[in-house]
Amino acid sequence: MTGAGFSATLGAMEYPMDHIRNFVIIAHIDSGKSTLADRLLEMTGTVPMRSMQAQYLDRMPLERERGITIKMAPVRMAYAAADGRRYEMNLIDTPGHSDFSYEVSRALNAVEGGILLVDGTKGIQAQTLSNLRGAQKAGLRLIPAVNKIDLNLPHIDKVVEATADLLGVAPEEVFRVSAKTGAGVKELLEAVVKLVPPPKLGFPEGGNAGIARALIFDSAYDDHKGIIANVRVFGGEFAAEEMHLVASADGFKAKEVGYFSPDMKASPKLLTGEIGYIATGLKEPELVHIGDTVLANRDSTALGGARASELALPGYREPAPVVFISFYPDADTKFDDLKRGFEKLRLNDAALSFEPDSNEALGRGLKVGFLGQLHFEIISSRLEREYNLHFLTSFPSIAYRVQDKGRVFTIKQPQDFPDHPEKVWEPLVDLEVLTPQQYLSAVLNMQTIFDMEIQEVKNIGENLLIQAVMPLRELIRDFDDRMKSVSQGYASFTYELSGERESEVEKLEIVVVNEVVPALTRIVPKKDLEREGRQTVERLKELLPKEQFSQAIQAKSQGRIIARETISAMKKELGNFGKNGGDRTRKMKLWKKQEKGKERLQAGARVDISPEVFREILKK
Ligand SMILES: Nc1nc2c(ncn2[C@@H]2O[C@H](COP(=O)(O)OP(=O)(O)O)[C@@H](O)[C@H]2O)c(=O)[nH]1
Ligand SMILES: [Mg+2]
Repeated sequence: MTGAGFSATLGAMEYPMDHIRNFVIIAHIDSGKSTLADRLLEMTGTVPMRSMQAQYLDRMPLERERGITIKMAPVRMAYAAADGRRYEMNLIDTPGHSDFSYEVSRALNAVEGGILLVDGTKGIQAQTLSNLRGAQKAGLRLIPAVNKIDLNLPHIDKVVEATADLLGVAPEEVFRVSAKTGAGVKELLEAVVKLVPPPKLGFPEGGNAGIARALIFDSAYDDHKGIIANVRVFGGEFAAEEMHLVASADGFKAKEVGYFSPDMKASPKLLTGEIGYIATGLKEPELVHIGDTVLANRDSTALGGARASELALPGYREPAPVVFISFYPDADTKFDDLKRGFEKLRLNDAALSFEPDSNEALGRGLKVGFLGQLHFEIISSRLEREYNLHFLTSFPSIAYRVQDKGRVFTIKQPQDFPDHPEKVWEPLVDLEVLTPQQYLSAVLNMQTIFDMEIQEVKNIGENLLIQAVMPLRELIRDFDDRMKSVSQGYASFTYELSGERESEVEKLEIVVVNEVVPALTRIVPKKDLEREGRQTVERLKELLPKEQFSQAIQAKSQGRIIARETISAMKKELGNFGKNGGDRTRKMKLWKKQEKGKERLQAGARVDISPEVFREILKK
């Protein structure tokens, strides 16, 4: 990115950012990233000891409850290094679960270096590999460290060796630390100062270093300050002034600029190379795009509007959602509130996408794209807790490409799936599983259940790396849970969407009293049709209330009934008329009335499936 012309300019002037270090901590989930960040916050006096609590940067209640990091967390620390100078250390703690890799990728493009942490008890794990690849692609200077040495692990040397091999460095270059006790952490921070280069300028060749430009890598909503754009400044400086957003071609007067400490702390300026925030004062979520470039108006005006777009920093490739789930308001929640909840969450979660959807039984809703099962769970919990919303959710679905009557198109809703498609293609994922030797056979046993096609198995240190191709539809079943349970949590995986293949799937419809219930329509592999169809009708039989007439519940595919159950009619108690010379005529009348009612009901045959029944049936 730094062209020859620009380097020359840089050489000529005093390097202004020598004392800044921007870095991330990356690792597989539970390796101790947030705990390591705690020690750094302490060591640099950023958070006073009395306010310290474990995984301080996991500030969302949900993060604390689940013990995982969901959001990347930037924090600025001042550090008096061994060389006698003071450094501004901008750290971004990152999540480790593969569903949140978009968070990680954005953090990687805001920094120059990273600590790659390996859990000493587990060795190299799946996210270690994918984070490493991402960091290398972003050109980061990586500092490897093996964590949890306080546990006196017998295999620690092996883990250090494997880590060194992976990065192509000598074992002595791998730090041994305990994020818990703080052992080795000071040395690690010194290494960040020494090895991570000062900020790069993201200017195209011939660019002007003085022009204020910042990349929005994250955002949040503040009731008073409006949308907060988390930025990395790639040139010039920003104060609370008039600014311009390149992609949305809109302007605003910033209410405040500042940095994270880790709370927002206002400062007079954000300087070249720094990480901080701009409080935009804007209230409209659609104006502030993650990946957009902010310019200071004084510069863009001087340049003329025509050049604003030329100053755009490389943004981010939006991640493709892999699983779609529809949300419908329930209880006292209104559709508009549900939608607003999603809009607010989206500000804080750039991977979230949604569009309107509706359903006969459940009304207006939203079809939401997620990066995985955990992403879905987290968003659901956040809507419930942070916005007090209640909703029902549909079965998860994925996109299929189909050929029907010679036309090829993509369907995202099972209901839109044709009855007799000529061809269907389904998305595949490239899967990487890392497992210790002793769980290899258990993991391999999952092959047939989940349609995994194993390509290669190789050693990575003490662990084995299994590379496989698997249909995406299998991944969104209980793959994650199953993998954890067969390996007692030791096997880990990561995946990437990787093309498609022709597949044998069909549309499974559930028919209640001659009517298809669209919300229960699913796309299912041929081999699972019978089982899934049977399970659903049996479940419905248990759940649906008994009516005055017999009801047929059927599972149907390609016009064929594959499972059927009948709810037998409930006989209404008519009282005891006969025994003591009761009025027979009255009894007959009642019988007649009841028969009529049945006829009428059967003719109009509509069964209202209550939200409660839906909730039960949609549960896994
Ligand atoms: N024994 C030991 N446990 C650690 C160490 N670092 C982290 N942990 C524990 O590992 C778990 C995961 O830590 P966390 O910082 O949340 O990991 P993250 O997911 O990478 O952020 C927590 O239970 C920590 O207490 C360490 O150095 N030694
Ligand atoms: Mg964490």
